[in-house]
Amino acid sequence: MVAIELFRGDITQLKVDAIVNAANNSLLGGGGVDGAIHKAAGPGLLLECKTLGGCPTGDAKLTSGYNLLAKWVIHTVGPVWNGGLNNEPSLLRSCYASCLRIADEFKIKSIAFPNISTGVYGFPKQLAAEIALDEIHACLKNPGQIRKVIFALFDNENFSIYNKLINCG
Ligand code: AR6
Repeated sequence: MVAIELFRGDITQLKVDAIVNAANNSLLGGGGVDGAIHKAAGPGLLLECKTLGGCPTGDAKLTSGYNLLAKWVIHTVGPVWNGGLNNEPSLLRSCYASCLRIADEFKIKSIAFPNISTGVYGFPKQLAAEIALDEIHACLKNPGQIRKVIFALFDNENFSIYNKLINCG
């Protein structure tokens, strides 16, 4: 049985096996949750990211967590919202699936996700939440090692959307 939980606040404060970073294709840092994760992890994270050669949209790559409470960071690159007819939904879906695939490979038992693409990248929050929950439920039909999935909800709008989707069906 896999627990799905909501956490309201900063993902860098979570003590889980892995937190997910909503990064960009360079994997060399940025603003939003990416900036917060690099700041909390310390400079070792950027040094490791520089060795990875970037990451395609929809894919994910793993690093250590350095000074974070989390042992690992899984960096994924969400799509930039560009009207919705440019494969944005399936690329977002692929972010969640790629992260869970890596989690399984590294025997990660607990993982926390931010609301990928819903900040600077402009993905509509309601649709992004529906896709995230649907894909996580689909992947967890074969859960492997995962025991807990946490959604870290930083802004009020995402918190209220997830709360409704999870608690009201
Ligand atoms: N903990 C959890 N969630 C957070 C935090 C935090 N500390 N800070 C922000 N969020 P964004 P994107 C939420 O813009 O849209 C970066 O510059 C925020 O409220 O961080 O995927 C990258 O380098 C929002 O709901 O990521 C890329 O260039 C969600 O995290 C670009 O932004 C995602 O917002 C990626 O854009």
